[in-house]
Amino acid sequence: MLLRIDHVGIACHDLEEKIKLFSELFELEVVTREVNEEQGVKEAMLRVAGDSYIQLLEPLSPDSPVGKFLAKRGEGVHHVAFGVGDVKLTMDEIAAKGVRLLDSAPRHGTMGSSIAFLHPKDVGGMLTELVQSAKRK
Ligand code: V0V
Ligand code: CO
Repeated sequence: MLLRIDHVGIACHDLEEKIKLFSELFELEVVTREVNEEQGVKEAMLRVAGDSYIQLLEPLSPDSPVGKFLAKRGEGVHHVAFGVGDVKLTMDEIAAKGVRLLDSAPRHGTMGSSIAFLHPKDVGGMLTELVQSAKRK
C-alpha cells in the first residue's frame, strides 16, 4: 500500500530561517517553494534522497491547520506523508478499515501531487498524508 516516506512536514514560524537551518545542517537542496492557499501554508521541499523530502511549513494565518498546531504545540514535526500509487484507491482502502479521512476527495499538493490526510487520532497520534506524485513525462 505504501511505497515510501515521501516527506516529513515540519511546522515553523519563519520559513526562510528554517530553510537556512536544514539546508546548511544536512546539506539539502531546496527543490521547490510554493504557497498553497487551500491548505493555508507557505512551504518548501528539501530533497533528502530520491523522492523523499523534508517539507518546511509556515502558516498563512493563525486559524489554519499549521497555525493552530504552532499555537498549541510549538515548532516541530507536524505530519508524515507516504507515497502511494493511487491516492483515491488508498483512501477507499483505508476508510474501509474505519480510519477517518480528513478529505473526502484528493486535494492539490506540492509539486503537482494529489494528497489526502488521515485523522491523527486514528493513526497513533500521527497526522498522516497520502501523496500521489504528479505523473512524470
Ligand atoms: C492536531 N492534532 C494533531 C495534529 N494536529 N496530532 C498530531 N499531529 C498533528 N499535526 C490533535 C490535537 O492535538 C487534538 O488532540 C486533535 O488532534 C484534534 O485537533 P484540534 O486542535 O481539535 O483540531 P484542529 O482544528 O487543529 O485540526 C486538526 C486536523 C487539521 C488534523 C484535523 O490540522 C487538519 O485537517 N489537517 C490536515 C490539513 C493540513 O494539516 N494541512 C497543512 C499541511 P487532543 O488535544 O484532542 O488530544 S499542507 C501539506 O502538507 C501539503 C500542501 C503537501 O504536502 O503538499
Ligand atoms: Co505535506
